[in-house]
Amino acid sequence: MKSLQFFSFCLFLLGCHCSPQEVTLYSSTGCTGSSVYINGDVPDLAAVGFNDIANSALKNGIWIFYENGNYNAVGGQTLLFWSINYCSDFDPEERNMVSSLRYAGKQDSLNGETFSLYEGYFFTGQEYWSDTDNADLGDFNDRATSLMITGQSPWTIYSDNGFGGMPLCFYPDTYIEAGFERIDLGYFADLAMYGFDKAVSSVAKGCFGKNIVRLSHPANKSTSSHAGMVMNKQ
Ligand SMILES: [Ca+2]
Ligand SMILES: [Ca+2]
Repeated sequence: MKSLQFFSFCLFLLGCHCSPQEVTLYSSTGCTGSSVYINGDVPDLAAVGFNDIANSALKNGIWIFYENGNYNAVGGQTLLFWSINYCSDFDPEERNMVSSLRYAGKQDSLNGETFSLYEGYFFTGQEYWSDTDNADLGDFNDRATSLMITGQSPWTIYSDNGFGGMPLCFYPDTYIEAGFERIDLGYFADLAMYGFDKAVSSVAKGCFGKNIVRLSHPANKSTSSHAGMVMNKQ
């Protein structure tokens, strides 16, 4: 029975080409030294014995690194990278700095269609995540100040719940490709730029209304399988 289950699992993997979001942090440059493997959100790297230790990282997916714990809830430098199985060193001033990190999108897929709203600018603080229409954001109503979308679908945010009020559509206009893998994303670090500071009340998958944001952000670090942005200290 067990071998049958294993066989089914392999078929599942072959069928979906799923590549999970994961990162291994290393204490030295060039992905050497001691390391810790991470495939989820970590609000406090001290909990895994790696606070202010990372000098390089082998990354797969969209990962956000924070200078301070709890995703820079109290401010600090934020690093956003999207990578396909790529090792890179943190810049010298970013070494021995990372205290928390998390991914954006779906854990088990590099290009799942999702949105994430963040309480703070630059994707900091609490996160509200979904892969479907949300007519009501519950206790996240009117709290978001930044937005990340992953996968190839556009998403529309609304100022009122029930998809009411002012709609604003965002496209994912940034991507990388390597082999069979691809990552699409759109990242909007300050919703106040679009008149949506602490105003988002519902979110729909797709592009609705006349107001559309299409941005192809220039990455300040880029290869065919890796790119990223350094966000300024708040
Ligand atoms: Ca730190
Ligand atoms: Ca609102």
